[in-house]
Amino acid sequence: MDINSYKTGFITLIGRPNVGKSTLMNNIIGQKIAITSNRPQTTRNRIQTVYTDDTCQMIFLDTPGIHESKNKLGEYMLKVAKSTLEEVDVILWLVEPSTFIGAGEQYIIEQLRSCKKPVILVINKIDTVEKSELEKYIAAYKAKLDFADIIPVSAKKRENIDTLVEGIKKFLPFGPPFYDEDTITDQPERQIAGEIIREKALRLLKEEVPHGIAVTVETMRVRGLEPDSYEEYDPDSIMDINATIICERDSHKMIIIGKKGSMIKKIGTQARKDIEKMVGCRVNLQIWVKVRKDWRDDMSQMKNFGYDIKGN
Ligand SMILES: Nc1nc2c(ncn2[C@@H]2O[C@H](COP(=O)(O)OP(=O)(O)OP(=O)(O)O)[C@@H](O)[C@H]2O)c(=O)[nH]1
Ligand SMILES: [Mg+2]
Repeated sequence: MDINSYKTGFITLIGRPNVGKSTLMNNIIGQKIAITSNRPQTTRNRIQTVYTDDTCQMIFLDTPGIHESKNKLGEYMLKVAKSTLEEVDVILWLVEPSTFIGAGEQYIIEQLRSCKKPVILVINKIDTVEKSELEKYIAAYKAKLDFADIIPVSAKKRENIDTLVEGIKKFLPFGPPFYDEDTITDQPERQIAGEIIREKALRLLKEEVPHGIAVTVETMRVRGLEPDSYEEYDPDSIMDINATIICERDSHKMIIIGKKGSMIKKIGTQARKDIEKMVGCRVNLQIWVKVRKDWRDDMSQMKNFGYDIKGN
């Protein structure tokens, strides 16, 4: 590592819900940290991940999709997304491959105009369109804002990701790494476990139910060790995890539990498999379901469920 030419910087990913911000971030760092789903408003908090190689360290901030907020949770998500613009070296604005620039994009353009940081336009999901159409999309966006660069990619198929990484590097300041090379994320294991459960619920449940869900993880404990112990454990160990899914109505609770518990069982099995991969041992996962009426409009409840109202 040549310390004189080493580059380190912060990069934020912004864009409307569902454009693939979390998928892209996971694929750049090569590990699944942020959950993803085909439903808008999957990401709720800012998630930091770190990509390190011999020449640079990139600290990515994945943010909630920018959208019109309908409740306090929505307002909070918007604030998280907007506040990061001022703190970074490079902004990645992700868009769908389309020539249609609607009110949602226009709103983001307004935010970016007043911001002095380099903005790279990332046209994602190019696997879904004809390559010959790309020039049209590029031209449509170019007319709207002065971009530092425009890079079409497919986050899902990993197309052009290396070009994007090189493109970002150009705009990073010189400087030593902030984090050691093993650091991948700022998210505590407990938080990621809760998010994995929320992802399965988002993917398995229909209609309005998933948007009113929060997940808390009360305990994660390897049998035979103290809670939150940093002692090593082997792959045959069993970790007991207790988690709660919070929803807004009794009727939602019934849907989450399902006939004879079939839905909660499905959510639990899928989540357990992913959590086992993360913690590297066997997992015994117990999930409870609780109703907290209208928690998405109640600041103190939101705080209990891990949304840091003041801090962000
Ligand atoms: N075809 C295709 N689908 C993609 C691509 N990138 C992401 N997706 C899909 O788009 C959906 C949304 O992806 P996410 O990464 O959750 O999107 P997001 O922008 O983080 O969404 P929010 O967190 O809700 O703001 C998922 O179903 C992804 O699999 C891509 O390059 N091509
Ligand atoms: Mg996301």
